[in-house]
Amino acid sequence: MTRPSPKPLDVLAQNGSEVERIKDQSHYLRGTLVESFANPLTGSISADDHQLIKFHGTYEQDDRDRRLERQERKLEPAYAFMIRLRLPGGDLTAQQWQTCHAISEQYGDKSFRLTTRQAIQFHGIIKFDLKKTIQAMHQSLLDSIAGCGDVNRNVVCAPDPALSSLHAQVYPWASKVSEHLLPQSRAYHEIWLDEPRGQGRTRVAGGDEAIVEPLYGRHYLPRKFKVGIAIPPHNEVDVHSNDVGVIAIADGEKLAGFNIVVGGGLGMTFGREDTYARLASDIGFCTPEQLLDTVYHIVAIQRDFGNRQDRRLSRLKYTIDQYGLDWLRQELTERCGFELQPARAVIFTTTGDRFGWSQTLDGRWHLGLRLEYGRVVDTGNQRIKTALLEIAQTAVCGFRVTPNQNLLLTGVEETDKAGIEAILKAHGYAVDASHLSGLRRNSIACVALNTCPQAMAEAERYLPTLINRLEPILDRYGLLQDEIKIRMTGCPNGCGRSVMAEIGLIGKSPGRYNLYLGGAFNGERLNTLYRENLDEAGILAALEPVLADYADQRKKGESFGDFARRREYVQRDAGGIEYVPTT
Ligand code: SRM
Ligand code: SF4
Repeated sequence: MTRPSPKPLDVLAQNGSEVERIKDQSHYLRGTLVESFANPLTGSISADDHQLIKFHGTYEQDDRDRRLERQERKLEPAYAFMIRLRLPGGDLTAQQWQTCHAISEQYGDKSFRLTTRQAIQFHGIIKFDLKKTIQAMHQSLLDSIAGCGDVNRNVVCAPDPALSSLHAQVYPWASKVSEHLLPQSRAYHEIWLDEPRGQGRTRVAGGDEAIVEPLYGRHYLPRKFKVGIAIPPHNEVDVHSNDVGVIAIADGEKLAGFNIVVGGGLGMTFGREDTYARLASDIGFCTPEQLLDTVYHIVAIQRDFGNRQDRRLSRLKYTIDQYGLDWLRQELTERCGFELQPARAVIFTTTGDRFGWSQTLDGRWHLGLRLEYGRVVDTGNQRIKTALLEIAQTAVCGFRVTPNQNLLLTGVEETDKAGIEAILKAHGYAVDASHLSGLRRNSIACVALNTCPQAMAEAERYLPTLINRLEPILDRYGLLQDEIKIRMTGCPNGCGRSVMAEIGLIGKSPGRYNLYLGGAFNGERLNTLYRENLDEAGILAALEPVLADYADQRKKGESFGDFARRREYVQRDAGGIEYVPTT
């Protein structure tokens, strides 16, 4: 294939999508956000600012449960904002956790949510409270810069320090990569934190792109960009779902370097055959000293070559499939000034979290807590939000979000364990998850309704009910404690990484889902479509015979996803791209 030459950015601005125009004219992410937020006549903001505010980690939404009622009363939609924190590796101090609690009470919808990328989201913040919320975050050294938008997003990293002696060497790389790829514009500081213009670390006026945004330039990236770091054999971050996956390689107890995989992305659009989920492909191995340059230049390549006309085809996966992996390797070598070594052999075993107490090498403990789809809220006798606040007030541990929407309490001294357990128990919460079915322990659901504008069906609010109906079936076939991964999303964007699940459910319309089977337990294979457009009865009827067969015919140690493919419930080539390691 002929090697393409970089496309000049000014041409892109003329021919690009509407979002390219908005970025171009935004003066490095400022737009008219100040004016929009000063307008007292509406709870909404201008159309251009609606796009731009994403770069500040915020989405404008409206309460979809109330749309009709508001329409009938001739009122504007119930607008509110969602803020997504930037939390590399999901880490927070106890004090920061208390701030999150307070923000959700004072400005949000009284809950907050741990996300599949180890971040925290607040929902339901009205326009006139947004600045106060960001200032409250800032007081606790929390920010939402690049939480969303066409930039590198929150960097995810293997969360569990007890699972690998490498963890302490690898974990700090999440923050290093995040900082290295952070936008440099001071727009966030000026608009939300009242930093006077021109006082930030970069110039704000004039057009010297190289100074204002050395990596991103005036047009930022063609689309969102994601980096995840895994420590084999654990793959909680679903490393192959990222634009750049970074896989730690050990040399004894020492970190030798990282395998780099590129071009992962899970979003697809129903009715558009040219969109698809793709797992990242190996391109080689780099030393720790080479990691930041390697990731930086992959981002820069995507900046220069990514599709800026059609946002549905603009992720790195499409750039790679257009130009080829060899082209990417060559381009990267030229930009980095070094060549990646051949990728090292890697084995992954699971994408799941562990629950309960585990001891780390320094003799301290951490506690894995199962939270239902990351929602931090008190419900009935289960007052997890209050319990976690009380634990945070004792300041005996750190807080770490996992990529499965769960929580780790970290760095606990032996003497503090009983106190934490007592608080959880007093608020009706179990210390481990052994009372739950294996299916429930391994389930993920995206937010979907009532806040997500893209949702075609319920996910977070419905999956618990569906699992209630599936559990008697599992019980009937002796599978109640089997670890089976089920994930549900309200649309094919894949926020709950449903296309990687052993049982994937993707919303098509209210109450209807496509059912996918055959994803790998360790995150190394996509699932494939099994049945379309099922309601609840249809899902149960479709799954029961497969589960019964699994109970009867599985081989020793065979996961449900592997079984579904071996027994040809889904064909290997029935859809999706098979992960084929190049090593
Ligand atoms: Fe996502 C868009 C929620 C992880 C792929 N995602 C959205 C929006 C912002 C809807 C929108 O476009 O306005 C959702 C906000 C819902 C709400 O009300 O809060 C949303 N995504 C989420 C979260 C909160 C799901 C969750 O339940 O935890 C996750 C937040 C991650 C974070 O903290 O940064 C979340 N989203 C993901 C993942 C999983 C991952 O990254 O590991 C994916 C699949 C991986 C990928 O990127 O390919 C994902 N979200 C998308 C897409 C499809 C992108 C694509 O390339 O096609 C969209 C739609 C878009 O970008 O246009 C999307
Ligand atoms: Fe919304 Fe779809 Fe993402 Fe679910 S998968 S949060 S419905 S965009």
